[in-house]
Amino acid sequence: MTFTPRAGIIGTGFMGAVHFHAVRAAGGTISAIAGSSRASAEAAVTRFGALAPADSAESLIARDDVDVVHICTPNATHAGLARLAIAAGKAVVCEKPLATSVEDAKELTSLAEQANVVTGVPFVYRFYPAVREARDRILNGDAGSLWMLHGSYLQDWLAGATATNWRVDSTLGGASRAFGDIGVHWCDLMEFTTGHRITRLMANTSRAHEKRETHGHFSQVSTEDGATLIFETDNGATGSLVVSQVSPGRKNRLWFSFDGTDASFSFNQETPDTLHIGRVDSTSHIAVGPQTLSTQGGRRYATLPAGHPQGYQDSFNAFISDTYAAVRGQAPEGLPGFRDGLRAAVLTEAVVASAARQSWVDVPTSDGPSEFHTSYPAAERQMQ
Ligand code: SOE
Repeated sequence: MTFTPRAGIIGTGFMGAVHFHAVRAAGGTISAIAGSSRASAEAAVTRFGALAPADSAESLIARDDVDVVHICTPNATHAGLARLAIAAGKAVVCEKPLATSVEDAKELTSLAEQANVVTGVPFVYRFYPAVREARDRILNGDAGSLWMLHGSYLQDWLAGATATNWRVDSTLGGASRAFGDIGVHWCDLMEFTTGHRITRLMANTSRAHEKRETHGHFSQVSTEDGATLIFETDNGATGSLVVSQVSPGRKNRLWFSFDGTDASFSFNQETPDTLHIGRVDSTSHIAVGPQTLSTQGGRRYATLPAGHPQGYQDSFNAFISDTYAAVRGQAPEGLPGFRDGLRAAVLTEAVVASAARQSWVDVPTSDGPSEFHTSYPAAERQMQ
């Protein structure tokens, strides 16, 4: 009889619902749900069909019928809850960002590795079949020498000055909002798909709205609505990224083009059932399906015939299914865990540091120090 991990979900908002559906799709059961109150947990049990409401996150983590703790709460609470779950010997799926500082992300990564617990951080765009196909082909050399890695991640859910969310408040969401929330997805996807690692970057952050309305009055905002980056990688490529949560009409438009000397590979998360491959003498738009993809990675995640688009929840389901396979002792390729959450924290801190200093910043490896040094001495920078 195959062991089926039992989930406990902390958080009853949008992401809590996404995790719930993904656990069910993976054949898992949800033993308990915890919310901001007992009442919200009870409402979630009714809404989702979980087995029981928990009185608190802490009591959920302690339950004997919970093998995997899913943390779907505001960012500033992630580290404390993850520490408790690791100490209880539970597998942990923690919403990104893993933590709001490199120090906390480093500590959680080493605690989880010492405790030998399975971890997951939902960089779920890795699980689109088109992305896995592009990755396998790129790593097979089909692009030639990758030299230009560029793209954007645009949303509009915070376009209005009256739109707000706990992420806007740096004490709840962390110092960086747009990059820390969605820019990290793009960077994770770029490094995962190409095998390149960002070694230094220059970032600028900005706001469309200096003030946003919260509780009936407008107040100054400290987190960014958007970020623009240029970067260099360890394999000699250069790149650029535009991140915005105030781009009207763009709902969840993560887009990349990874350009090599022989071919470019392009993907748009809003039309994820097509992979674009460009060559000088031809351009192909592959309709994603097990019959049309040619690589092991692509076919593994293409579960529906071409013309039956798989979407965001399907990718999330695949991420949870692979995480639960890891809990059962398997080792699925490309599963994003706490070390990838640490990488995201390092990149986020580099973006914040670079924007503050208006200078290039070296990006250390995932275990890198929390203090960054600029690449140019101050005098040289003034000539820029
Ligand atoms: C909001 O920006 C959000 O839900 C992110 O937090 C998710 O990580 C992203 O996948 C979709 O947009």
